[in-house]
Amino acid sequence: MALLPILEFPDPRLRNVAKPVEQVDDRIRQIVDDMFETMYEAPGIGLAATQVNVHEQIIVIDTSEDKDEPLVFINPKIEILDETLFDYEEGCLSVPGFYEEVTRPQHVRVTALNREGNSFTLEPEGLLAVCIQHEVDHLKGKLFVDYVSNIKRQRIRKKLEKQHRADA
Ligand code: QAP
Ligand code: CO
Repeated sequence: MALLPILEFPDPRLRNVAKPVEQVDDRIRQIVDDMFETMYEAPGIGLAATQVNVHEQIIVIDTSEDKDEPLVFINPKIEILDETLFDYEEGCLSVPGFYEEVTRPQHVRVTALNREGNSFTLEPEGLLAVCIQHEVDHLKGKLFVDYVSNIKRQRIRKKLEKQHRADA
């Protein structure tokens, strides 16, 4: 197991589009395990491989209170099940310290491969539905700050750039 460094906005590598996983093998399971360790340590409720500079379609999520319901989504596909929208104040481990309201469909169907490479389907609502959509966006190079106004996104970018200069 290993903790992986998390890329932070506006790192251009967060804009890469992830490739599908061709075979769920031990190499992929190692990435999954390292992603869980990194997410739980942060702590966070979701992490996409893009955020740890791995450009393959892998997501880990655990929205449970007791952090004992790990979910793995490899090559996820999302369908919107109902047009009802849901507002949620989202954050992101790649945009630390910033939270903004984002509006998304509240009920989706997700089909993906699990850690064993077997296909499964979930139809989540509420926070899990939001989290899956947020993480699938990462695999496409999209961030939650892309849904807020240019002025807000620019303000966040400037503050993080300043922070990164201070850290260096
Ligand atoms: C994505 O985000 C998400 O700013 C997962 O300083 C978030 O785990 C989906 C985190 C909300 C839906 C709703 C953020 C940790 C964790 C921070 C996270 C921070 C420390 C974010
Ligand atoms: Co995120």
